[in-house]
Amino acid sequence: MRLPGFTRFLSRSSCTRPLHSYHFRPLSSLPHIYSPASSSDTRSESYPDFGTYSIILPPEPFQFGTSHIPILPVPPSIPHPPYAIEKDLGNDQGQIDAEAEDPWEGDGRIELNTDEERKVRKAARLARNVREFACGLVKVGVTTNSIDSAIHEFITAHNAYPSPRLYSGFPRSCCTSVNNIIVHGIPDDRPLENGDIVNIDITVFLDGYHGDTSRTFLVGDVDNQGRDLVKTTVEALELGIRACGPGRPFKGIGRAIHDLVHRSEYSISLQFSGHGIGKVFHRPPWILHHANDEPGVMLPGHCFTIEPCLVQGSNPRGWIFPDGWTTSTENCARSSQEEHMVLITETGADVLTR
Ligand SMILES: [Co+2]
Repeated sequence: MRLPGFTRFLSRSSCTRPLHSYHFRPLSSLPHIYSPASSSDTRSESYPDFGTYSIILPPEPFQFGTSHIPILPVPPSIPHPPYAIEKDLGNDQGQIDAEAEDPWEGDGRIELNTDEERKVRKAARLARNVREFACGLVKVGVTTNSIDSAIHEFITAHNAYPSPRLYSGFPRSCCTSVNNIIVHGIPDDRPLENGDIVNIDITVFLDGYHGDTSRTFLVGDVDNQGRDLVKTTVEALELGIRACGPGRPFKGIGRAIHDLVHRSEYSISLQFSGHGIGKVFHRPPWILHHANDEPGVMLPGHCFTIEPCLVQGSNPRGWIFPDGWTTSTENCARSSQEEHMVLITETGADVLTR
């Protein structure tokens, strides 16, 4: 139940076609199945109106895995995280167990007031800067592949490694998740369309530490439903952040987000959690975004992400495309996500990717 930010399952084959997109007909405009027998007939409730947007579906015929996707080069002079080293040397994308390749130990707390704190803050700041750079790239007609390439260049130009690249075999340097994609969309040749929402999830590995952040961007004119979804997701993240501080329970984050979302027309994905971060990309503490009763208290030095995914309607379940990564909502409702990195200090909580 507590999946880290990246799921682990991959199979490989080849395919060259970009994702198709289809126009989404608002469900409320479809003929209703039920004719109300009387005004008190509860079956007459209308279908939820998720708005108008393109649905992202896997290309057909289905082909499995990601081995057809070329990996962009990273100069060997840039320090690589452990999971990427062998693959670059041996040109082998076949290693898929990220946890084994990026093992964690200890309680994961950063030593405050040391070089370690300085480095983790620096990595987070770079991730923030990449996110701001990405913001300027999002335009109608631009492919997510070209955004990925530009982000890759930006990160390597700052002597950092794009952490998603080769993590569990992931083939690109960031994740781009459009409309009904919850997380882990693989950048491709589909041009962004007017009305899309796209999450760009960026992680960098700089001087031995990872920095991780994501934001959902609006492409052109997004309908009211899409805008409100993104706005509520930003609020959810902010409420989660406000629940942070030394001595406060981790479960307070999920409680705060739940209290907002359960009053809305959205639901919270249970399949993806925030995570501890530092020398390792994903590690405990796992941060749950829904109401939960997990034990654990935040202590000075704890460094973790909060990254809620909100989904339109009441079904937050996702299913994974044949590429092994792209996770869509089950009913193609839209999803949005926002992510910050938080460091617990002696006196409060610093958002490192602000
Ligand atoms: Co993350």
